[in-house]
Amino acid sequence: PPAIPWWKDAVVYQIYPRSFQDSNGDGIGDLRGIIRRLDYLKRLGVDVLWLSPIFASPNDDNGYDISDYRAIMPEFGTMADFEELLREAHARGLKIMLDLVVNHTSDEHPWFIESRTDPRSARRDYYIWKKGRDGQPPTRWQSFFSGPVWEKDEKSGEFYLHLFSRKQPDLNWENPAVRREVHDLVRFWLDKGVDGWRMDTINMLSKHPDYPEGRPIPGATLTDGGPYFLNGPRIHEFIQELHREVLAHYDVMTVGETPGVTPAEGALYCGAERGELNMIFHFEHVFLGDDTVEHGKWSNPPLTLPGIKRVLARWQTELHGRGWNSLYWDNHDQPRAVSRFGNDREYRVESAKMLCTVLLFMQGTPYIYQGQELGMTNVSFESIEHYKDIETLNAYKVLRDEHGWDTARILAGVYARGRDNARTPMHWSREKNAGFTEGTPWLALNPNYPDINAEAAEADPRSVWHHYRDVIALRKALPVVRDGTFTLLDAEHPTVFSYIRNDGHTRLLVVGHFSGQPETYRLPEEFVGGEVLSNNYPSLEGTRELQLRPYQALVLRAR
Ligand code: TEU
Ligand code: CA
Repeated sequence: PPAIPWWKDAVVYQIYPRSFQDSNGDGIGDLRGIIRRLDYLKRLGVDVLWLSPIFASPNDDNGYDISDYRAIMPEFGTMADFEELLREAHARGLKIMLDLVVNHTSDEHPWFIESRTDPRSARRDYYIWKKGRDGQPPTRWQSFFSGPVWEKDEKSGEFYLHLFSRKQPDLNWENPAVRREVHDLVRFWLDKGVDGWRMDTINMLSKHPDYPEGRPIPGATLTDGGPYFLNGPRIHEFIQELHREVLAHYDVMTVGETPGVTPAEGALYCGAERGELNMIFHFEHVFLGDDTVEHGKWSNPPLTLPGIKRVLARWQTELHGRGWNSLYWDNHDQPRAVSRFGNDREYRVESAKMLCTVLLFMQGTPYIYQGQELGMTNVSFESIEHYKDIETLNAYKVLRDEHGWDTARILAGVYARGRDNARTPMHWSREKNAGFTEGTPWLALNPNYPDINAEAAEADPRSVWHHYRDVIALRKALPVVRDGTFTLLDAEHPTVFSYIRNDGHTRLLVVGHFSGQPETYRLPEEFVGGEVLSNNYPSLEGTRELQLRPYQALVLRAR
């Protein structure tokens, strides 16, 4: 049988460098700070470190607006620091995955400066410029960061496209010169020994050539252009070309960030024979219901467990044998999972552990976001002035000025779903600023760091941290987790998420209880008298029904 690729057995840890560890007292995390924490990550048992963008950037979108793809962001350090980080990681058997942001650049990238300055320049067509009609932009599409996606350039009277902030102009992937530039920069870092790429908004590269008007958005005057920039007509051609020209020549792990894909479309990006990517991130579970309410996530529609189970089960079954899943609850764009899907008050530790167990025994490569292993929670800063994320700040202005939301209503949405929830500095200890910095942190810390921090967690065998370490080790010891089928049980049960993994030799039952109330759960026959693998339940001797404690999770092996 073909060798099993290493990334199917890997566990990835996502670092948001700005908030991970500061080493020079400027209040901003940096590469030398990451070097200091490599042993901590090794002890946790992860294999790959995904670094959110470390390239030169004006930080309009904290590094997702790149002004030089071959230079390290000065606040993060130097190229020598990066090469030392790579060496030190490899010396510990850790791999490094970088974040490729090539749907757009910063407007301060020399390419865009030339493109905007001179309409006749060779670089004009590196970006997407349109005349519009009667002074109006070509479409009324809405940006992900509020407002229109077309920015008028007075000098030429033309508009340029930016799906995100106006300082993030979209690259024109129809232009072969742009595609060659990307091939070259991807090769540059792979030749340095980088082991993987997370590919930002990778399914947005191909836009519909006619730029049709988008579809209506409830409660908004702008439209949703998604059908015309997501999974566009040439997207697979572009990614297959990148694979053929560059990726196929390296032992490299790739994961595509692909919002708005169905499992069937997802298989086209990550099917083994597709010659594209190894796996993708979908967003169906974390954006569930947002498209049914006005102002999307800021209205924070309630989630139901059956809704989440249906989505995750569908991705498990439809990609089995057709592609490969990534498994996540948290990242730098999402609120903290223990606050959103668990209970970050009286059952913070139990529910954080339960979310770990339920996630890590599914099929796919798990992604753990910095602080998730501690059960770090959302934050509620008392005023909008404490927030930094451009998505939040732009939405605040639009919701207040165009939709009359009062501050309390906006802050409720920011507390529940704002991206800064995940970007408050990492909690290392109970010292000042949680040991993150000797200086003034670029973003205020969550005040609960004296109780929730890595030092305390490592010292407490019953901590979330030890649970992650144990579960990572357990999943690696059970080939059925990588290879087995997934069968969801009790799809409509309102508080229990239970599923079976089966590879013909081993059958596992995973049970997660999403409630603060105790619950009796009937065991499927084959698990009566089975073995408890998750060391947190008395033996099953003769038990036919589990007595689940609040937010308890179990892994059982059939007899
Ligand atoms: O996010 C792409 C994306 O789909 C965004 O809509 C994101 O999911 C949303 O902001 C969450 O509310 C990627 C990066 O992960 C994000 O940090 C960047 O801001 C964005 O691309 C632009 O590069
Ligand atoms: Ca620093």
